[in-house]
Order: sequence, then C-alpha cells, then structure tokens
Amino acid sequence: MRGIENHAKKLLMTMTNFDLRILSDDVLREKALPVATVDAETASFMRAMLDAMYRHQGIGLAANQVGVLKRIIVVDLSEARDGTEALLMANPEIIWQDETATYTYKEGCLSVPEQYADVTRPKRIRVRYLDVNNAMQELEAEDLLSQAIQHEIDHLNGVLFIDHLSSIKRGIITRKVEKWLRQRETHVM
Ligand code: QAP
Ligand code: CO
Repeated sequence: MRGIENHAKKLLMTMTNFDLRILSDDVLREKALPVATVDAETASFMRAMLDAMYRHQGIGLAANQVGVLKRIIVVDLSEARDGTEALLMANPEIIWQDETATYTYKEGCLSVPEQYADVTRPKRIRVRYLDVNNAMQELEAEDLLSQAIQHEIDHLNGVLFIDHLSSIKRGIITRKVEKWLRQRETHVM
C-alpha cells in the first residue's frame, strides 16, 4: 500500500494540470529555463503539450502557457493534426534571421482568447533545437511556420504577441480579455 501511495504521490508531483494560463497570469511573463536533456519524462511532457494544443485547437503552444517554465514549444500547421507532422522542440534557438524581408500575419494566442492582430516579424529564420529524442536539429522556416516558431519562442522569454503592438491596441485587447475572464467566472457560478 505504501508503495502505491508513494507512486501516486510521485505521479502527482510530476503531473501538470494542462489548464491554459490567460493574459493576466504572471507565469506568462517569466523566462523559461533550458532543458538539460530530453529524457523520457520530458518527452512525455512534450507529447502531452501537443495533445493540449490539439484539444484547444491551437497551432502552437509554449510550456509557460500550461504553467511550466521549461524551454519547450510545440507547433503543428498540418491538416492532419495527428502528431505525424508536428514539431516538438526543446531549447529552440534562432541562429539566423532574414534581415531583408518581413512577413505579416494576423496572430492569435490561446492565452489571449478571441483576440487577433497583425504582427510583422522576420520572414525567414533558422532554428536549432533538441527534438523529442534528444537529437540536435536545425530547421529553416519561412512565412507562417517562421511566424509561429517566433511567437512560441517569445513565450519562453515572457513576451506575448500584444507586446509587438502599439500601447493603444495592447490596452484594448487587455481590457477585452479581462472582460472575457470576468464573464467566464460568472459562467462557472
Ligand atoms: C500562435 O496561436 C500563432 O483566440 C498560435 O479563441 C498564431 O494557436 C502564431 C486560438 C498565428 C502565428 C500565427 C486562439 C484558438 C489559437 C484563440 C494559436 C481562440 C482559439 C491560437
Ligand atoms: Co501564444
């Protein structure tokens, strides 16, 4: 019995509740810490993040958004959305970015519900990361994939897409999300 209790305790300690953190949550403003190695536990956390992203119908998710300060992001722009084409990245690092061309896309964020705004970023990047098998990878991305990876890496540094907007637009979105949160509270009651 003790063995089972201890095992349950350990599971609880390592378990993350995958509730999404929303705009006013301080964890979204913290800097996530590098992963030492992608061990079995980290790999299963990465897959659980991907599941959470699919459940919420996102195209990208960063660990901060589920309250975990580890440098992990997941992205999937495919139609399949079954994990076969997903990117699971630990310690993603932009090692090159195009200084000559930009790309603009109407971004959203699971932590900024129902709000969207144009954000301009470098069109092309080269990113280095550890994959789910702890292998070092490099990937060149452009347009929407580049945009999504940059958005997710921003999260790991405590930066949100609204930080790229004017303070007027940021204020409008912030107030709308505060209203969304208040309405969600009254729905739960
Ligand atoms: C980040 O965002 C991104 O408000 C990923 O009600 C988005 O997956 C990077 C979502 C666009 C680049 C371009 C947002 C779902 C999903 C919402 C997302 C919502 C439901 C956002
Ligand atoms: Co986001």
